[in-house]
Amino acid sequence: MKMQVLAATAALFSFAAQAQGQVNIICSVQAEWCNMIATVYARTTGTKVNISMKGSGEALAQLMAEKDNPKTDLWFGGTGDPHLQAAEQGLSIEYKSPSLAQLYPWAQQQAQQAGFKTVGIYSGPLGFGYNPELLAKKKLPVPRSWADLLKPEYKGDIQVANPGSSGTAYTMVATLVQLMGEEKAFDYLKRLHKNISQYTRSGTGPIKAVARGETAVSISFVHDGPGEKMNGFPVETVTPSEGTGAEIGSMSIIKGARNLDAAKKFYEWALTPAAQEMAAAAKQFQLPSNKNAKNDPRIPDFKRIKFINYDYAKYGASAERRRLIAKWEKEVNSLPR
Ligand code: S7P
Repeated sequence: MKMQVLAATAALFSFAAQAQGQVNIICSVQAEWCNMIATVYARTTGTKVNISMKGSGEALAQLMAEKDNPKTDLWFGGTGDPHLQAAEQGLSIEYKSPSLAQLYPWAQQQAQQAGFKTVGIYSGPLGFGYNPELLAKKKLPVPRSWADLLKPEYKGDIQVANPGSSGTAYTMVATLVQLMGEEKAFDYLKRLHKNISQYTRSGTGPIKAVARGETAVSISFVHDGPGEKMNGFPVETVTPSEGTGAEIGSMSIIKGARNLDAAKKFYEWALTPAAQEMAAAAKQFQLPSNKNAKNDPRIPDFKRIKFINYDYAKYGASAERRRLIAKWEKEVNSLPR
């Protein structure tokens, strides 16, 4: 009898999935958030959600590779620069959501400058993560500025991602170029290189390494700190005193999407306050783009952070992004440490 009930329930679920179709999503936020949106959306709509998790840089590389035969319907999250590059390269389609007016100006601006081929879904500041226990053990002070990171006492104790594969690390390069001017920024990056123990593939790797005591300091989005702390790890964050940049985490519908209607429905859902509030429930603390979403108190207080006036259009342009990454590879990453 029990088996029959299970079979009937399974049949019902598979009917719902067939009836409501499916949507193939590349998800560039952390696994907890990706899994939560997939589960909740599937349960509430009956749509099958196929999630593939990839950092922003890797997601863009995959979308470029599958351009002529897209397997992805929608790209959820990840830093905004590669979404702008995808828009410019014709990898995403124009879509104007009726909910646009509910979004903060920075999220609407992200959409406008891409011809509505992407939209901002969250924002978060770049800064440093640090392990206070490890710093105390090593008798190292908390780094509070970009300048501090160059001090010889941090040699081998700093991790950041590789800008070639990571949107987070590209945000760092673009931030420094805007803050210091290109020549000084590359001079800075060469000196910083001497203190870096490892360039990771993904932008979220370094703060996890900080949390687990594998490195003392990371260059990371500061909203990735509170989740690690909630999981019981000793990790704090700080933003550099000279000023910093912020990402506009974005979402795009892919050109040639096989499940276009399902992608549009998911897109609309993802812009609702209820869907955006799910980030905090999944221990992710980016600032939601919908003005009506409730803000968790652990979300970084933007008013207390010194921001540069980040030029998203310039630094999201394909040619500029490719140029800066190639320059970093040639002039910085090739140097001995
Ligand atoms: O969810 C955390 C987060 O920091 O990860 C996203 C991004 O995919 C990081 O990708 P990279 O590996 O390419 O750096 C950010 O958009 C997001 O805030």
